[in-house]
Amino acid sequence: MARLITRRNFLTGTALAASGIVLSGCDVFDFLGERENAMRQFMLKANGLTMRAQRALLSPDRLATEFTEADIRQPMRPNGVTRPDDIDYQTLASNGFADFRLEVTGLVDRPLSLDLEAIRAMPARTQITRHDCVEGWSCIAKWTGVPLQAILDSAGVRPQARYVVFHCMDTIERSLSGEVKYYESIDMIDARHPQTILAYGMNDMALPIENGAPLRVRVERQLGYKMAKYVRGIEVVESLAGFGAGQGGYWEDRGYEWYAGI
Ligand SMILES: Nc1nc2c(c(=O)[nH]1)N[C@H]1C(S)=C(S)[C@@H](COP(=O)(O)O)O[C@H]1N2
Ligand SMILES: [Mo]
Repeated sequence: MARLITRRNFLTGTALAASGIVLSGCDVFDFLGERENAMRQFMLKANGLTMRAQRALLSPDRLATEFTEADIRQPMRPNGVTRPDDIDYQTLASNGFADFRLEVTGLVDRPLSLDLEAIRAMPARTQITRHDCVEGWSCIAKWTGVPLQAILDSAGVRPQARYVVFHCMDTIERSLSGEVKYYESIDMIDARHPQTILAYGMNDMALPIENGAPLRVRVERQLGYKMAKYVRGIEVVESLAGFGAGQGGYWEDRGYEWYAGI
């Protein structure tokens, strides 16, 4: 089938080449990566509808496709912040994260403060899944971690809870108006989904700093920006107002859709 080379595609390719970004290891997947694609624009506009349609048509427990070891063809490509320059983070990292604590707060009966040993002692789940970044690349990797559901259950989530907010350790933006740390959020359906895990392992190794050590979220039915890296806290809330600009995540506050279902 003939492929139209548009001026925009050509420019994108040129810009990518100039930026030195290597796409060869991770496959460009589909129109979701083409920011001006008409279908993508339509889908983004219809996002509210899409979310309702997805929620109505698909079971809340629908599993994202899982792959085999043979499908892991390249190292997981790091993206976004890949080495937080925050002093607190670097101090923790220099000590192998021995002093790291995951704080679980908000609408819970028992707030928790868990070290990595406690987290690794909980039941684990391993899954080989495809990560789709909104920028248009995908990577298949193997993730090991604790189901978020297990952590929520041990904290005891209160009935009015609607969302889980992930607080991250990396400052992604510095400007005159201040410093912004990455954050994200998901609803309780995704929070309790069996494939939603806090991963501490990747491709049978400890999770590398580039990919979010010591803990990062996997929410397999959504795009990559939902999968917060460098997670230090989980806050169970009724409303997303009051975090950042109130849209539920760092990128959402800058125009991305909150529900990034794929
Ligand atoms: N804390 C934090 N989490 C983050 C980001 C980030 O910059 N900081 N980038 C997001 C984006 S856009 C993507 S595609 C994935 C990249 O994960 P990876 O580095 O393991 O490929 O992390 C997401 N989570
Ligand atoms: Mo991304």
